[in-house]
Amino acid sequence: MTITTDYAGKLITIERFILDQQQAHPEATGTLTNILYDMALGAKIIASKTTRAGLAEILGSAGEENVQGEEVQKLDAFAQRTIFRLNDHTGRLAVMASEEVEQVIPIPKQFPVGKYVLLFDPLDGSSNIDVNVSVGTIFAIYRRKTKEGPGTLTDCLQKGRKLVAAGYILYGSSTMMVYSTGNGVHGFTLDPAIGEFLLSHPNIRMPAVPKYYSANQGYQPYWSPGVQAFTEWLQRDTPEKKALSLRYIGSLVADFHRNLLTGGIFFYPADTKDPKKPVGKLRLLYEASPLAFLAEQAGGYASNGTQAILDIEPTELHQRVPLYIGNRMLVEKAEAMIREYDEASVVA
Ligand code: AHM
Ligand code: MG
Repeated sequence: MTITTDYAGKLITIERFILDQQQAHPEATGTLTNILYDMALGAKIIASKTTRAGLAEILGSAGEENVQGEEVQKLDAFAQRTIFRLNDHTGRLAVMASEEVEQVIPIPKQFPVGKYVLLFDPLDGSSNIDVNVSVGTIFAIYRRKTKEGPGTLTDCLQKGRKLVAAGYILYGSSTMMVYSTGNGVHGFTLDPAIGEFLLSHPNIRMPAVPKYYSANQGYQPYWSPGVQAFTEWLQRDTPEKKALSLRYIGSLVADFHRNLLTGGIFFYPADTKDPKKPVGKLRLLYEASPLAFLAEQAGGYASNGTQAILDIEPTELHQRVPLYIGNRMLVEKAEAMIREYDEASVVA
């Protein structure tokens, strides 16, 4: 789908779309709508920096001063602060948590607390910035569980089934925001000329015929027999599908986004190479759950190899999980082969 700058026809900005969706819920107070607006604004601010990242050499690199004598911030720290500052004072959130911050992030005492919880990965895949490869922001919004007072860890440790909304922003050849409030998945492309996100991908459904699989095959020797057998199955024609091609960017939002639009599967299994990630690398709360919510909303599925990601009860803020996400048929096949080859040895 292409966006034109001829705006004589239908033009749906993200603000209008979110508002229209809210009007389908007469009981809505507008709070969630405003959190989504703030995420879209954060996306524009972060995009304005990521597109200039290559100028760091000229303008100054992280920890140094640029030619104006200003300290240049690391982009992931910048993204972290941007999202925090847009949301700390609004009275909409009870607490936040971020992949970049070890503990939960309280709302500063001088501001009112609200009923929602925001978890986010401010700049996922940030090691890709130096080589001009796409990066992304991922966010997840829950209702608080506790009744009053400042939000707590309990409010953050919720399973994905409880998500109220989730989405991501992809800083690629164009900037896109893709989100769901449980009523389909919708994609918007930023038109830099007017500074607006415009509806470009309404009601995204994952194509039934998958094209790609995405995994870091450099780690294949460390995968379990079930995962190895599954990978070989993906590579050949079978009664269910044609052989899939491999595409791996190493930037989760970009890999997920491609597979969402073309059909396929992304997986980051548990491996035995790094004792620090015996259950995989990706984080349940900031990466796996929000993308699993989007996958299911688009007709797909996500699993840790043995159960739905959305059904996993988190026990820790920075919990890691193996992740298989994409077309339901492929993810269920991964589960079946893991069951068959690895028996019960894979633990969530
Ligand atoms: P990060 O949160 O430290 O940026 O790491 C997450 C990224 C994902 O975007 C990507 O899917 C994965 O790490 C790639 O890992 P690897 O380099 O091991 O393939
Ligand atoms: Mg990350």
